[in-house]
Amino acid sequence: MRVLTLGLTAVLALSTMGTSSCHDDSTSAKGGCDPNYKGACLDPNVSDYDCAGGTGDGPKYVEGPVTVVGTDVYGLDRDGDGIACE
Ligand SMILES: [Ca+2]
Repeated sequence: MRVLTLGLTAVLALSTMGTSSCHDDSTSAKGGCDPNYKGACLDPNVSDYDCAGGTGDGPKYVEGPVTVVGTDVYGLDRDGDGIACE
């Protein structure tokens, strides 16, 4: 029982850490640009971005090339080389 309690405590601690680091990310992105992309300012509150001139349905479009420095949350880097909308 003690092991189970310790395990639960560890899981709780980890999830709390994950939540707080998430908050840190949004704080550092307070300037309004998505920290996952460099070279263009993508609004992290937008539901989806597509490459300007591409076949994406928006609602927002970004002119590339854009460097993916974090997670390619909008799926802009189709070939996965770290450069989106090239
Ligand atoms: Ca690419």
